[in-house]
Amino acid sequence: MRKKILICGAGGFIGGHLVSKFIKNKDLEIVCADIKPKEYWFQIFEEAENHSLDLKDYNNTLKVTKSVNHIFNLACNMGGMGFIENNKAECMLSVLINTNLLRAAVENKCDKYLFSSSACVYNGSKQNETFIPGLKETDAYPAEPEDGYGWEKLFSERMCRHFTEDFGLETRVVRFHNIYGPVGTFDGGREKAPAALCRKIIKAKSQNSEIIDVWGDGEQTRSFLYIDDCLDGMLKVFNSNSSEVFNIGSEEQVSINQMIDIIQDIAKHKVNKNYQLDKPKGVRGRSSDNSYVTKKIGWKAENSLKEGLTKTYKWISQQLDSGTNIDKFCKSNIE
Ligand code: NAD
Ligand code: GDC
Repeated sequence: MRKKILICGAGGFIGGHLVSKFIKNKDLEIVCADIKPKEYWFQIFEEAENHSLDLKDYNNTLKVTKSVNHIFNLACNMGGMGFIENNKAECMLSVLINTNLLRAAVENKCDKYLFSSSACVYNGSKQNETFIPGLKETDAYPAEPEDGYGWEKLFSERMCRHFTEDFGLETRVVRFHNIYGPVGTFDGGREKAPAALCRKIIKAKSQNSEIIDVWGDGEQTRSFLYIDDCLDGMLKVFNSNSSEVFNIGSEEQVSINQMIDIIQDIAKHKVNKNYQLDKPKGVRGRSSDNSYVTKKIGWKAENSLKEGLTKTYKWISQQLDSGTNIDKFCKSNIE
């Protein structure tokens, strides 16, 4: 019998790439769900069963989980710092998606469930310096996560653990660290730094301008993980025997200024930075420590930031050049 897989948030960035990978496997039956109208899904495949519905609603979660074996929950109302800092209640409401999907998974006797958590669960006091040691999975406690979005993720991680302990549902939890790549949002308010800065440099180049706006002083650090590595890590964790929580991130920690240097080299266009100190900045320094996931699961990131940004820059350039059908990557269409 073919395995039936449900991908929640299939109209988004990571969900869309996961469907694209799974759809080639004819042994799988793919069910997709996302709140956005279908014309706004980043990727859509007619071979899949596609549902446009709100997964905060329990009846909808019961409907899409029927006779499903595996669930990937990548649905969340989220974005980069510009979105999560200004929409804390909206971010926390995504707790309803995870809660109702877990309940429906038990009710419909699904056998495995993955939750996509975030590096935003990590204790803020461990991220006050620019270059910090990578965050280990244990650094999420004592709890002092990012307000709003981070609390929702930490709570939902915990709920997965207790659904495993109390109801026997096999759960997997991955903490993604700033994932980037082609076929994701790059404008409109939800975009993260890699896509935003590629877009700004592309536009500066095309307008013969040498100035771009940068949020903060550019010295804040992050590590960014390319989408192919993200899918590889997520699937390795999913196929493992462990219900523990794992980092899926990069250990290549860079400042925002250093990332801009890389993008300038790709663009072959030098820019000056207009630092906007009043814009959302988030934590001062963040990176992933992958020693535990490498030891337990055997996963590590393969793509360098330069390689990943080269592909991302090229894709965003093509979208801006063609100008057709780019609204879905630049506007928020979540009801
Ligand atoms: P995304 O915004 O591109 O995709 C999320 C999708 O969920 C969207 O298409 C959205 O329409 C859908 N959604 C939102 N509310 C919904 C609802 N009520 N019902 C049904 N669908 C709903 O984001 P992404 O980058 O693909 O992220 C996927 C998951 O990974 C999310 O859980 C996110 O929090 C997590 N994550 C992502 C990153 C990253 O850097 N991309 C980092 C950490 C964690
Ligand atoms: O938005 P983000 O990529 O999210 O921002 C990284 C840093 O880049 C921030 O300090 C931000 O101020 C700076 N920055 C500079 N210019 C710009 O034009 C810009 N746009 C953006 N967006 N940022 C700019 C993210 C969360 C996610 C997710 C991941 C997990 O936080 O927003 O929802 O969960 O973390 O790693 P970031 O890395 O702070």
